[in-house]
Amino acid sequence: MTTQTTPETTETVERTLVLVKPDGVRRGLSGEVLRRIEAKGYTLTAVELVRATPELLEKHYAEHVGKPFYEPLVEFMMSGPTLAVVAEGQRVVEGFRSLAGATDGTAAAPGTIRGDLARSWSTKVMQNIVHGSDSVESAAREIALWFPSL
Ligand code: DAT
Ligand code: MG
Repeated sequence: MTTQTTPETTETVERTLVLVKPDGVRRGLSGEVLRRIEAKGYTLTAVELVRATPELLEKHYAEHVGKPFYEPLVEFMMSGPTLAVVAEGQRVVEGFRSLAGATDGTAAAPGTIRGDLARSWSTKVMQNIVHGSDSVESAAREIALWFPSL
């Protein structure tokens, strides 16, 4: 007997890149983030503790280079290790963004990762526990950056 609880077909399964940022790792919230991803029914495909370099961050955050918060963002992202995660499942890109909540932790809805766990206490850059890819195309690009072997 098969006991498949998630009726996912291979055509619709997506992957997304999740990062538990240095604030999340520092505060011991890596497990909490992974728990929420798994509780939602997504599968963990890869998990690795990474020390981000300026080169990696410049590619990862290419859309933000030159913005006022870019330098503080890079400094923050290099302030400690990041847990890089590839999660998989039907509509996981959209689904994880929903789990993460709005960018500003103070405004993010309670029940979301950012709404429950993050506050925007720095005026220079928002420190909001997690990153999640914003489209299937971004996910493919970002996964290639953080997991070149995948
Ligand atoms: P998200 O992480 O929700 O996709 P984003 O891609 O617009 O948000 O920005 C990347 C990160 O940069 C974000 O998680 C926090 C920081 N950030 C974004 N906009 C900011 C702003 N106006 N002031 C300070 N930090 C900001
Ligand atoms: Mg983004």
